[in-house]
Amino acid sequence: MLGLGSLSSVGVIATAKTKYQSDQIKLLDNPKRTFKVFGGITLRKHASARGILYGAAAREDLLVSNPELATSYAQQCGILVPEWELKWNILRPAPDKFDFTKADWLAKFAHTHGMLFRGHTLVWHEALPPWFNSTVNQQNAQKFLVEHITTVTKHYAGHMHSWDVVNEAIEPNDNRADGLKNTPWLQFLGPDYIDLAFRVAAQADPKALLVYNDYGLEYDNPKDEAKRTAVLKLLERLKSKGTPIHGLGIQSHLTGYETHFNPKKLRRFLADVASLGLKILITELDVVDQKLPAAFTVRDRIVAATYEDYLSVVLAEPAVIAVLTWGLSDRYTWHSTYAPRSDKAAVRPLPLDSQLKPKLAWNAMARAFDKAPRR
Ligand code: 9MR
Repeated sequence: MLGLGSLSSVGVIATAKTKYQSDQIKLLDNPKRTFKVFGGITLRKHASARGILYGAAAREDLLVSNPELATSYAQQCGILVPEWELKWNILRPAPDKFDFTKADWLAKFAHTHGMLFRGHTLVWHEALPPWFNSTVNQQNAQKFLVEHITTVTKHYAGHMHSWDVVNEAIEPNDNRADGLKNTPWLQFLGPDYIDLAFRVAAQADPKALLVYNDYGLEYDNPKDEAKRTAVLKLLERLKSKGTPIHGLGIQSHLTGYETHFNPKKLRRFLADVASLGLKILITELDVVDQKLPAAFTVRDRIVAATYEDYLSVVLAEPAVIAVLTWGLSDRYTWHSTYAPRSDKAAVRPLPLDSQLKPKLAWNAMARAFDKAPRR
């Protein structure tokens, strides 16, 4: 049971926490900062004027049921990536069955609106179908992997801008010398499953840019530092054995409340990746708005500053060819369930608000594109 003494110490801790949070907001927020934009009314145009691609993740069910959301995608995006529809759990209702209906709908939507299409993702340890665990084992894993990659990449061969061939395969906390995450693919096939996946994809679709995609690479803390080091080592190993890998996808799920952003370290990492002859794509950009004040003015300004500061650094590296946000409008975002606010206010992590109106984050992105060196 709590005595009065401990109640008051809870109060002291709570007050200290609130004070810390408001000091942090003062550090993050500059009320004088404006996000003026000149010209162009679509992000697609701001980006393409510099030879950069802008696009977003989309879901078939949302575009079908929200025609006005679909119109916003058609206006703003030069490239589209399915958020769900190319994952194993959607594509493979049964071990011997592929269902491309939803992904094909999105491919057609992209094509109709003159957008490029990118694929996410061929090899991941999440979003696997319910039959996976009871069906895939050490004996048949290679057959399943090769058959999956061949069937799916062939289906879109010649029409896919790029593929996230392998997603999130690094985890320094799993304490392996090679930095690999302990996934079913690693357990069944050993570390060479990554090389195998890229080779099979390259054979089935020689035109697509083949990408390794990961998160947790963006900030200046020991965890991200270890991940950057491990990812770089993986890329070096793959390049040295002639694996057909062409790019790194940096997911870029950013945090508005975070202050440990170090442009110098990030720039060094990007340059190291580029020096391997790889392109870089920002694949899943958005900004968590947890712990930021509820008021839209302050919240949107901090989120926008996070976008502009990050993109200004990243786009200064000429190897960065594309920026995709993980969604387009706050009307739908994975943050509503995965990173909700404690005050239950609706989250605001994306360039358009829930009414599809551009927010300061939109301006921030347009400004970063305008400032970027031409590719
Ligand atoms: O945003 C996606 C969410 O709606 C899905 O439930 C989840 C599982 O399919 O995947 C989310 O997208 C993830 C992406 O595929 C890989 N990087 C992290 C993304 C957010 O979790």
